[in-house]
Amino acid sequence: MSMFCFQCQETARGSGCEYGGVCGKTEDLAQLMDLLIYTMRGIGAIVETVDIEPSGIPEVNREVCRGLFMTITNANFDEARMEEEIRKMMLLRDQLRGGLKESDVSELPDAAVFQAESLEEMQFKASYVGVLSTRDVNVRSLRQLITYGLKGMAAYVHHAANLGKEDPEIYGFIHSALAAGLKEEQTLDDLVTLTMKTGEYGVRAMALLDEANTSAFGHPEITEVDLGVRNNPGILVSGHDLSDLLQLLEQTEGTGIDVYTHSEMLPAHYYPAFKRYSHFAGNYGSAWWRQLTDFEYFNGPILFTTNCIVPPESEEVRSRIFTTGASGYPGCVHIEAEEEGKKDFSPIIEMAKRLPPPTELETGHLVGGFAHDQVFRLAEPILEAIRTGAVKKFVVMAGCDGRSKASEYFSVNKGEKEEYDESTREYYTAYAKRLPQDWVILTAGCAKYRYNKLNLGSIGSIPRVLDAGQCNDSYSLALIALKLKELLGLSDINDLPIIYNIAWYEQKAVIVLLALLSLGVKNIHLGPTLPAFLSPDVRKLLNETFGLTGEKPEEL
Ligand code: SF4
Ligand code: SF3
Repeated sequence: MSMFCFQCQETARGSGCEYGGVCGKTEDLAQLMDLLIYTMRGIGAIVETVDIEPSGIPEVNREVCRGLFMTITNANFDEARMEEEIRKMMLLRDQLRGGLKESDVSELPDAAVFQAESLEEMQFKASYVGVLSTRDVNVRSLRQLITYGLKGMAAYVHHAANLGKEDPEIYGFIHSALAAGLKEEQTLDDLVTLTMKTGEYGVRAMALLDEANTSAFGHPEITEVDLGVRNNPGILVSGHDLSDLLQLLEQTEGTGIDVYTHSEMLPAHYYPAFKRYSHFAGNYGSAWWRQLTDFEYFNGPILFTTNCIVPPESEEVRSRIFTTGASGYPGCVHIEAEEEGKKDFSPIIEMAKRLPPPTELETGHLVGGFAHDQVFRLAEPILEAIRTGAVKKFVVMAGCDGRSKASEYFSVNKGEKEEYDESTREYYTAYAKRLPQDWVILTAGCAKYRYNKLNLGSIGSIPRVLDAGQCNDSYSLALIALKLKELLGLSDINDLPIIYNIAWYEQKAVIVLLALLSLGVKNIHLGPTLPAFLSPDVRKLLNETFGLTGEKPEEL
């Protein structure tokens, strides 16, 4: 075994990928990712040991967030870029260490000083610093829980920084929490405290991104998003980075090319700033894991701004994929930012001009835009519906979608009830269909694709699926819960008529989970299966302290 990774929900056998990843990650790439994390821990150790003020090292802060983001599931499959990133990180680390006194340097851990020139040396080093280098299963479990939370946090901080919003204290926390992963003497109590602190900083990071998005693009508002296609050539944009989308819309204006969103980019349509582009045509396709089919029929170029990339099976599709930011795929053109974050998307635009328009997959529309500001403006009818009993319950079904099981909509009727396997994603479709008519789903993230085309109707003027946006907009759901608590005069967020049935797949969902726990939300159902990286003892601890469970909510 030359790799070990168990960071996502689809890890092999529910325990860990050891001989290549289920996601398509190679053993070499997994090793390079381990070394990149280790190098960033070394940077954290330097920052901590000599008490460097994070506001004084902006380049290091941003590069560490980008590095963490590159290791998120399905973000970057490019070994050459990972190697390049390690070299860049080592250089930044060595520059940081450069001005230190001999006595300080001698106190630094290996991660802050090791050298590896060649790829072989990197791989050799990586084989000693991966997940399994922490022997104690509970320490390993909490350490990884924190690390995965940091990856999600870094993703959100990275997006906010692209829009000019940064918070040195969040960077400071990321450095110190990374450094903590090198400390041998940490007790389980220390790690539990750090886990909770990670959740608190997760809330701050999501608030920062919310502020960045809403100050740049306005507040999301109720919007009908077209699912059909037009007759012009198109560019499909996937991932989560709204600043990339804005630049592409600016550069395609007046070219006769339409721009469509895919998967987690759908919520861009809810923002006023994007609506002014008449060539921003609609949403094409479905959740990330269906992209190979969606891309085949799209016909034009595809831009990945972040995860989730599925390794393309055909050369033809691969030749139409472009990446930017933290994302990457070998053989695909990567568009790097120039001065002040400006990107030149002309290679994508030129390709689009030569290719046919997208083939229609479906018609109709989706309704979304129920982020905090819009929902607060609907507070009266919502409160009235709760008071009269028209709305009995809200169920938060935010999070990630995933491949298991691949048949999206199923229907096996046995007697009166639909049968489904609770350990697969089919469960979420079945659950949404079975909800009583007076229940409303609150959602964010690509988990919504399991039920957002089921036409679940509305209760008066309130749709039964309220989509707040991307996974990072789960922050909106927390704000909505806190507002409801205030308006209903409750003292505990857990007294609200809300249950949490959250789907997870990758590490952004981990920071959302930790953020919810830090806000005091209890009894979250997490699925379709609990993370493999939670050891039995850590599961027990999370269950006893927060009521977190892998069990599904009671039969309806
Ligand atoms: Fe396996 Fe998930 Fe890691 Fe990929 S990200 S190697 S599927 S655990
Ligand atoms: Fe989805 Fe990848 Fe997580 Fe942003 S696009 S929620 S899985």
